[in-house]
Amino acid sequence: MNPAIAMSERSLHYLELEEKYSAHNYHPLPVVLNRGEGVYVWDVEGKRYFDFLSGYSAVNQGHCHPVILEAFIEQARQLTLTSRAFYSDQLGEYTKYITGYFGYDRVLPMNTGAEGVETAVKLCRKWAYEVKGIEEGKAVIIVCEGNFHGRTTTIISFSSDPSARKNFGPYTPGFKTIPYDDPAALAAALEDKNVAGFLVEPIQGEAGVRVPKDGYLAKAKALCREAGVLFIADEIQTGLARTGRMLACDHEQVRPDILILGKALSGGMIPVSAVLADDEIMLTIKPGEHGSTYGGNPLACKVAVSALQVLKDEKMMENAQLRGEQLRKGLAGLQSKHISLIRGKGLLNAIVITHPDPEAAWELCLQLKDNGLLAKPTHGDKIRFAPPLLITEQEINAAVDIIGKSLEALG
Ligand code: IF1
Repeated sequence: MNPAIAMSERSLHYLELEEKYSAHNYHPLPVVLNRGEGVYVWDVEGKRYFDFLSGYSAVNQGHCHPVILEAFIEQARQLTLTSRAFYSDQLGEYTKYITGYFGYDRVLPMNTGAEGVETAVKLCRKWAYEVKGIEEGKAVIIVCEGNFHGRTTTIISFSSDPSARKNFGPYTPGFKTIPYDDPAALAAALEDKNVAGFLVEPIQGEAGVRVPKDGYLAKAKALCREAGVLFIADEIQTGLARTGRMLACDHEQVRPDILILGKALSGGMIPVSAVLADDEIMLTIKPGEHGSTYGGNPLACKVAVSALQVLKDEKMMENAQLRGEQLRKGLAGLQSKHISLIRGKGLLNAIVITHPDPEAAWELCLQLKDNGLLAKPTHGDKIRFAPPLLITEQEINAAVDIIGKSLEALG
């Protein structure tokens, strides 16, 4: 079935433009959006949808949040970019605010998530040679099977997803892959004295919202501490209230040595990422050794402060926790024969679809779209449900009804 057939001419026009002129590095759901507000987005025909993807957790605060938008507009009128050749009146305020917010000595501001991860890798290596005393060029960073940390050549070098890697080599050395959620494998890998860091997602996003067993993060952190190895948390997707805590690591009272944030740090306005660490690590990077033209720009700084403040002011952690429980309960209550697994924490959730048709998850997403809810399948059989964190009790009920109705249509 060609879903485009069901589209209006207006939608088809935009879809065809992308098909013709954009690189084909994505396979989007056939819906063309032009407006967003809170938990809703609208297509060019004016049809409204629940957004259950939230820009892959970049819009935790909801689309076009009025407070963040105000900060954005105000700063955009004033000053947007200085480069780091000069000081600005925003960067200092932002660095004070975010380090206080998360309890670290210092922050290094970047833009995309992948740049944040690259920064953490470079920091970890520099610390390994200049503080830990590993022989230059020998540092190893342990990573997990099924990871997703971004798309740069170094990051895809340690991906276990063939489609992320194939024909993009040669690959960056210095990474060792171990199974996720396996403390024994970590303990064994840590016996290598050249290990400098352990890079981990507290919940694996791309792997279909893989939640590790309770205690895994605390155990992993303790093993790293004993071995004198940096525990590096990629909280780009799991952080900023998404899982019902400010950080997913907070569920186990784990404080990462290096913390990477991105996505919702700007509430979906512009790319803003950040790497946080204490002096011993952060001060190994000296002037001229790392940076980015846009990193720490005044617009990003102003927007990030606002995006972080909104999370606290509107109690989004608490809401994510409560509405997440309600959502998983609601999905279980549907008792659909097509759902074989419901998993997640807070409002980072996924279902696994079982159906004789291997395209069933994609078909279900098309049904969901027709019924007014947007979600995207991953790895063929999993669908992520991650709405903005200000979703209400009534809205969760309405969404569960839509999901139930769409599952029935699967037959
Ligand atoms: C795409 C997934 C989500 C991330 C973690 C770093 C990055 C990401 C834990 C890089 C980015 C994205 C990017 C998006 C799809 C997506 C994704 F399905 F691939 F896994 F969110 F679930 N660390 N995640 O999740 O951040 O450089 O993109 O800002 O289209 O590739 P980025």
